[in-house]
Parts: sequence; structure tokens; C-alpha cells
Amino acid sequence: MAAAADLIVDGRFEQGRDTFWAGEGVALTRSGRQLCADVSAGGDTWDRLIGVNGLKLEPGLHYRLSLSTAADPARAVSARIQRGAEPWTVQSEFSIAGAPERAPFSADFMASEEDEAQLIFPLGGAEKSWRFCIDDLSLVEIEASAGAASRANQGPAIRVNQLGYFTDGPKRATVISDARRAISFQLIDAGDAVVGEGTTRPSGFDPSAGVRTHVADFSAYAVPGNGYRLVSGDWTSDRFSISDDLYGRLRVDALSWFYPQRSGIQIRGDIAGKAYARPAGHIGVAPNEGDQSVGCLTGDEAKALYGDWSCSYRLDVSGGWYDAGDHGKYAVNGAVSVAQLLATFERGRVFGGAASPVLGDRLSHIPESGNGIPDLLDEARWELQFLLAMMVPDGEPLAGMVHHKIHDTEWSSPPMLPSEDPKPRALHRPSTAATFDVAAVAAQASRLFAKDNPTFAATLLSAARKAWVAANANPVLLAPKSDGNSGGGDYDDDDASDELYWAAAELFLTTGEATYLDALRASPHWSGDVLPSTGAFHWRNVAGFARLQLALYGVALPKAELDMVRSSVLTAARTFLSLQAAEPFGQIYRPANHQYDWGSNQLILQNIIVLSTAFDLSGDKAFLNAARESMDYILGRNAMAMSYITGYGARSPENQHSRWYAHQVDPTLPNPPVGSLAGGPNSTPVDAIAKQRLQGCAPQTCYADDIEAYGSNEITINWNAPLVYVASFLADAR
Ligand code: 9MR
Repeated sequence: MAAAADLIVDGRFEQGRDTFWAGEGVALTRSGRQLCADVSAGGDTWDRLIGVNGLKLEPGLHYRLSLSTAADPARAVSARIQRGAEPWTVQSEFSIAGAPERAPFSADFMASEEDEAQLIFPLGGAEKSWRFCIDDLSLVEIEASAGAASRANQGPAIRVNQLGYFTDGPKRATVISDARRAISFQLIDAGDAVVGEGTTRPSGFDPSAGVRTHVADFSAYAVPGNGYRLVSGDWTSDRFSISDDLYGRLRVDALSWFYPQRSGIQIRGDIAGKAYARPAGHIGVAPNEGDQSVGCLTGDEAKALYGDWSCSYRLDVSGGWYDAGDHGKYAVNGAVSVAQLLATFERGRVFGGAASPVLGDRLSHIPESGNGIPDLLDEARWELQFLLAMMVPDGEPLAGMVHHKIHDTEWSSPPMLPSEDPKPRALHRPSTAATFDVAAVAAQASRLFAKDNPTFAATLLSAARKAWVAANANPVLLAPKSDGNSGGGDYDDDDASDELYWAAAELFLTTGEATYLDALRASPHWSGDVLPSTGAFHWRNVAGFARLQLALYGVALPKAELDMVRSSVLTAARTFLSLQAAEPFGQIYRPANHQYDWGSNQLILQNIIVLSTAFDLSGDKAFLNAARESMDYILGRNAMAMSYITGYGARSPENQHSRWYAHQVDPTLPNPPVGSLAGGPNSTPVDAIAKQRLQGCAPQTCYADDIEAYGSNEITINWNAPLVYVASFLADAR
């Protein structure tokens, strides 16, 4: 490539031709080959600006920003490349240390926007006025680094749902191609006969994938079979099925996945599969300390996180599920996960159809199969009992509040069987969010256990009421963010209003009592917009889930209010339909600035659940078909050409982050079982693998199937739970 032109005019500040501007409170001077900004004290970061406009970047091309800076007194500075007008869409942001001595800085990025960009430095917020100087500034196109440029180009150019398409559903594939015009493709059956053909629709540059794409639509073809593929010139896709029975097996595998996540019980090889047999974890057998008698966190760390909070009791918090690849157990995440298993059961009962196996007592591979109780309830009960045990006992300060979490006091690392974990365990301070969440899920569970286990149902309902009262009496006991070294995840949350709304919703659905309806009506979420396309539901934000529950089961609400709730779901789902029509990979997920979030696959599943709810409410097949198509992304029609569910499709993850499915680092241990969902692309590089290998990745490609890549490749209860729901919905809905 010839030396590229510099997009910055006179970035050496030698000719007096530079085009820098300054906003209020900043004075610019140019001398001695540098540009200096004298910044007055005060204001917010964005109240003192300097920048340069009119940068023409080409989406998909890579650029290097370099400059030298000096800041006196020292001050960290951020530099942003963003659209030069509303909505100021950010393409890249860099953090510059900003020391008094002149220091060089350079960073590479891939452009993702066609509109004219600006380079902008927000400089406000300093206590004293200060000086920021720049020289040797340049912005030039570079050859993309091998890793960044080619990631979406790896794998077959034609991306399909590697599991298959519904006979009467949408059938679309995504083709990675720079061609500006339509290209022809053929559909080939297992016997190599051409059974269909068409031309693609060019869909331009996709900033989430960092490549240009086309969409190939073969929806019109409706002959069931296996071993189909799409071909275009020399390109051929992975093989796929056309069938009406695509998700029944996934429902079983995704649910059976929970059994070997169980803590406090031996995992039997005859049930989970030979490779997955292991001793019980955290039951007090050395080297474990055990979870049968756990005290509250003490010492400096407790002080730093929770001030003068302490407790003098110990709790038996054995059982429950391990959260993820770690050995922690977190009430908030446990509650939202078990809620989605229970929601799968309730949906099955109300909408699943008489022939659905979803309520079955032999649905999955668990020791309780055949005990006369539906398997979904058996699995849910394992976690519910743990959640009830996390409640502060009567007579103690904060009685009825729920401990936020229990985990090791230091991080361990893979490989580490649960039974081998030698670290001490500790209870963390109760939180309002955990308490409302447990109130919600206990209320939900009590209505679903009423028939099969009335005694347990009664225990659940009284726990739910107790938690509701306690959380309302302690409305701002927030779970803090730690320094990252506390030995477990934070599940920090600074707003419990959505958890209150969820608890009120489930308590109302179960009891019909006026107190809970009043609380719903008083909530900002009652009529607020709670189903964003950035992910309708999330452990930290449960309002969307509560809304769906009210829409599906709120028949006792006054009609006008039920209509309001239901129409909000239908409105959100219709927005999702138009969003999907503009996505070449068919996924329904639109994060701000295309920045894929931690657990992005889970957010896509939650958005699918909004569609499934809209379908259940309306019977409109457009919603069912949109749900089916969004699942294409999870199963291979994506920039990684990868199915994100172990054992499904031509290429799926094997090395998700887990201490016991740690085959990659200990060959005597297994890989994760079939039906394990990987977290998925994460634009923020949190782990060492992402930092080393995924520099400059386009959002959809910020993923690595490596055990150390916990930011994109972990397994987690709150990701497999919506997978169970979606698989069950897609298996049953017609
Ligand atoms: O899923 C969680 C994600 O939303 C957060 O951004 C992230 C950082 O707080 O934590 C994730 O949850 C992890 C938890 O903290 C510990 N167990 C593993 C979870 C999945 O990575």
C-alpha cells in the first residue's frame, strides 16, 4: 500500500494551517511546533473541548491515530473519534496518560461509520486550570493487522443456521462478500441435486462484523430434509436441515446442563454422562471448607466493601448451582436464572399445547426424573432451597433480607474441581436487589408448586412476603463494586427499583392482593419503556422480565391496565421486527455504538423471549418467525461462522471458561457438555486472551474459544436458562 495521506491538516503545527477549534473555557496557542490548550478549571468533562472536524473515514478500513502530548499538571485525557454531528456516534475512544513530560501515544482502530467524523478531546472538570499540549498528530489509514481484518473472513463465506430452518419459517443466510452487486446462489440437497436458486441482496458494510455482506433468502423452499447446503461459485455453506423438529433435543440438553452445575451433590456418571461424574462440591470434605456453616465476610475487605456491617450467625448455604465457571453462588443471578426455568414451565402449562413434553417428569437427565414431579420443578427446587437459605434468620439484624452472595475469599483458577477448592468461603452483606429478587422468584415458584408440592409452595409464599417487607424496610442496601479481587463476581447494582417492580409483579400474580398492585402502579417501571433492543432483560435490570410476566399472566389486572402492559410488549416486539429487517445476520440486538456487551448471546436470547411473548399474546406468526430467525445468529449465521452452543452445528465452542470442564488445561477433565451456551462476543477486552488476540476486533468477532477468555467464553446459569426457555418455545410453537 502506498503511504496513505494524513487526514489531519498540518498536524505538526508548523504551517499555521491546522483546523483545530476550541470551545468555551479553552484558549488555543500555536508555537514551537505544538498546539497548546489552556483549560480553565471546573465544568464537566464535556464543558471544555478541543477538536478537529471533517475527517472522512471509510467503514471497514483501519486507521492509526498518533500524537505526542503533555499535560501540566498531569491529567488523564481521552481522545474520541466520533460522528461530527448528532447523535455523535462513537467509533473509537482512547485514554492517554497525560504527564508533564512530552510522551508519544498511538492506537489503531477500525472505522465503522460513513458520516464525517471528528477527533475530540473533552478536557473539563479539573480543579485548577491546566495546560494540555499536542504535537506530531496524525491519522492515517494502515494495513489491517492480520488478526483484526480477517476474523469475519474466516470460515465459509456463506453463513447459515448450522442446525437448520423451519419448514414453514424464514430461511436466510448471510454471505460475506465485497461484491457491490447481487450474486447468484443455489440450494443443494443431500443428494447433490440443485433444488433451488436465487440472487442475494447486497446489504453493505456491517459495522458489527467489520465486513460487507449480502443476504441470501431461500424461504420459499419448504421440503424437509437433512444435509442441505448453499453454494455460490466456489463457496459452499455448512450443511443444515429443513425440519419442524429442530429444538426438542436442545430443550433437553440445555436443561440437563444445570445438573452438573449443582453444588453439594455428587454428580452421577450414569445420569450426566461418564465424563461428567464428580464428587460433591463444598460439603465440608477436605480440602473444601464446605458451605454448611458459612460466616459473614470479616476483616479489611469487609470494612472496605460494607463499612461496619457484620454478623454473628453462620448459615447452611450448601446446595444451589455454581454460577458459572467459578464456584461462587450469587442470589441475584440465581434468582433470575431459576425464574426463567420456572417461566419455561409456566409457559408450557399455559401455551405449550397438550402434547408438549415440557411439563414431563422425564424431560431431562437428573436424579429426580421419574419421581412424579416435573423435571423443571425438580431442577428449580435445587436452587430455590439454596436461595431461601440465604435469608437472614429471624431475630438477627436485617432479618428477612437475603445475602447478596457466597463465594471464596480469593479467586481460584482452572482447573479446579468443586470438591478440590481449598479456599475459605464467606457470606456477603445482604442487598435490597437480592431480597426483592428472591421475593419475586419465591412468589412465582409458589404458584407453580401449588399443585405438585403444596407444603413447599406455602413455605415459598411466606418467604416471599417476608422478603418483600424486609426489602421495603431497607430500600437502599446496594451491592457495591469491588476492586475485582474479592474472590467472586460483584453483581453490583445501584438501582433496586426494577427488582421492586418484579417482586410486586410476581406477588400480585400469585396472590392478587391490592398491596402489590398499588406498588406496581407506584413504580416508575409500571408504564415506563422497559424493553430496549440493547437487551430486554438482564440480571441487573429485571423490569423487562417482570413486564413480560404481567403481560402473559396478569389476567387479574383491570382490563385497561392489562391492555397497557400487553400493548407495550407488542410495541417493543414490532420495533424488534423492523430492527431485524435491517440486520444482515438477522440477530435482534442493537447495542449503543455496536459495542457488544458481556454475555451478548444471552441478551439476544432475552430479546427473542420478547418476541415469543408477543407471539403468545397475539398469535401473529411474524413474531414467531422473527424469533426463529434471530436464533440463526446463535447457531452460526454470524461473523464468527460459529454455533455458540456446544455440540450443535458444524463448529461450536469446546473450551468455555470453567474450573471443572477444564479439558484445555487438564486433559483428564472433560469439555463442557452438549447444550452449553458460550457468553459470546464482548467488545470490552476484559481477559488476557482478548487483550492479546482480539485487538481492534469488530464487535461480533470479539470472541475466542479459549478457557482463559472468560469475557466472551464463559458458561453461566443466567445464559443457559433463557436458552432453555427459547428452545422450549421454538420446539412447541407453531
Ligand atoms: O454476567 C456478568 C456480566 O454482566 C458482568 O458485566 C460481569 C462483570 O461484573 O460479570 C458477569 O458475571 C460473572 C460473575 O461476576 C461471576 N461469575 C461468572 C459470571 C459470568 O462471567
